[in-house]
Amino acid sequence: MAKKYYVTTPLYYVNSPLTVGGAYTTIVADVTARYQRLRGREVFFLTGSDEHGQKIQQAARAEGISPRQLADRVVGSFVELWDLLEISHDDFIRTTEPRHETVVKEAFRRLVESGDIYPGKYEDWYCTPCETFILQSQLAEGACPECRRPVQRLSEENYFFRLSRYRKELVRLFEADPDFVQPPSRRREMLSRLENELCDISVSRAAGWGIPVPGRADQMIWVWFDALLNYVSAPGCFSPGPRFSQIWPADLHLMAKDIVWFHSILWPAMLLALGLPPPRRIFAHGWWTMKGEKISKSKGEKIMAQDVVERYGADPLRYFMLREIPLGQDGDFSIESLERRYRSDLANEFGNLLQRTLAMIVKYRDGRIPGRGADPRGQRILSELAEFGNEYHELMENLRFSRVLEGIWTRLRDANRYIEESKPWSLHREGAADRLDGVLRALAGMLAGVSAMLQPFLPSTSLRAGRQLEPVGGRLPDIFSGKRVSTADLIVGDGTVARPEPLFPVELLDRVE
Ligand code: ME8
Repeated sequence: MAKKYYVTTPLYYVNSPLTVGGAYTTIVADVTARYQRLRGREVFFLTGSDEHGQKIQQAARAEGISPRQLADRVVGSFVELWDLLEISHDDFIRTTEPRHETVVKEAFRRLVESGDIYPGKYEDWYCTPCETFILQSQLAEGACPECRRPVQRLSEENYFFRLSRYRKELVRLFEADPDFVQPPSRRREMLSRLENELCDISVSRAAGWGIPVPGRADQMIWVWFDALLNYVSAPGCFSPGPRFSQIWPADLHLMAKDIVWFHSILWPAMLLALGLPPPRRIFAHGWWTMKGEKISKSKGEKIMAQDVVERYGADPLRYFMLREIPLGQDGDFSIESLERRYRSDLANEFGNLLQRTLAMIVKYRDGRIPGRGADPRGQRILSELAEFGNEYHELMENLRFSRVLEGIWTRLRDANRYIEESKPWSLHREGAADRLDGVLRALAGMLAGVSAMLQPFLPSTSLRAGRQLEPVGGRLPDIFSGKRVSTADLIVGDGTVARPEPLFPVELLDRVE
């Protein structure tokens, strides 16, 4: 059996429901998963929740409930959000599940046995919001260098992972594949961290909420060591049978840039120590900010994903986040920009184009998409879209989603101009039947092609558009077979279209909350 395409998101902390930041990574992963499935690959798309550690313990204590109660409640909000956003994950892993805990304990035990984990004494600092150990030399004006919040002094016996041993192998891994860590700016940053010796790192805490160290009930496994292992525990690492090797290694780990070190240095080192292959690609995207500040669950301005989806719908949020910034860059999130894109790109340039086209097919051709007819400009519009259909695949494989959407919208704008310039209403009046057929046929074909390309991005909109263009069966052209996309692939059958209904009602924007 062929190896599945394996894509992951970070496991989100259960201290609170998700902001648009957490939704972003999951949407990106979903687009990738949907695209790979359309290409005919089997996919394993994993997301989940990170439920251990001091941060969760403190959040639960502040509410007077147990960490477990907090986790159950917040995981409920994650699952509801994924449902609203039409996330097509294949599995959701919680770090408190036995299938995960067993793997974490086993990995810890194996590394103690091989000498890669050893007892020691940690005397430095800890940042609870980041759940990281911080050396004196790394402090930024006495605070956490990552989140700038106060740190706590620790002096405790715990276990260390021999990270120092893996520096050379990690450098080799980076050098063997320039795409191992992306984008290139993050790769350079990580490579420069590998220029210096790596320090061994603590992987347990003297107390707290977590998975106990095997044979040491007084020690808890550090939450990052625990959480990273989800990527192998979910596909069934250390279990008999072929499942694990059909899934692992991951084809793509997605996350924001603040946790790229954990994924590209610590995690591959843990895997090397365990004798497991490293992931194939690690992509760290940028931060969504509000007024220049990172949007975070625990400080500054928050914008909760669920509120936005409930107000605007899943596809508009998906579109906005993927279109607004190239993957890898930071971007400012504002409701004004989202509404602007809703109105101009979605409602106007796409939704209206479909409506107008369908309305003309209904009015001039009794609802039947013409089976023949010629119009040179219409042919050109179709062949340009087919040409883009080939570039589309390369861009999708390289996660250049904003470029794909830009490319599609350039063609949608062209098609809108085409209606204005070819004036189908005049063609009808003048009795230029052959040209009118050609125009309508080209517009229907281009809209079907665009809807096909939008499937990974806007799953329910593309389905609805497909049903309006071809109500019986509602099939969109197959541009995913791997063959070169040609104009003929975009031409839809000569079926009867459905009554147009708006894809993106603009009244929604004027509603007063
Ligand atoms: O770090 N912009 O969990 P977390 C972009 N449990 N992405 C953002 C974002 C923003 N403003 N805010 C959050 C953890 N994210 C660990 C991970 S993995 C084994 C353990 C996204 O709940 C982004 O993907 O703090 C970031 O990496 C993740 O949420 C952090 O989620």
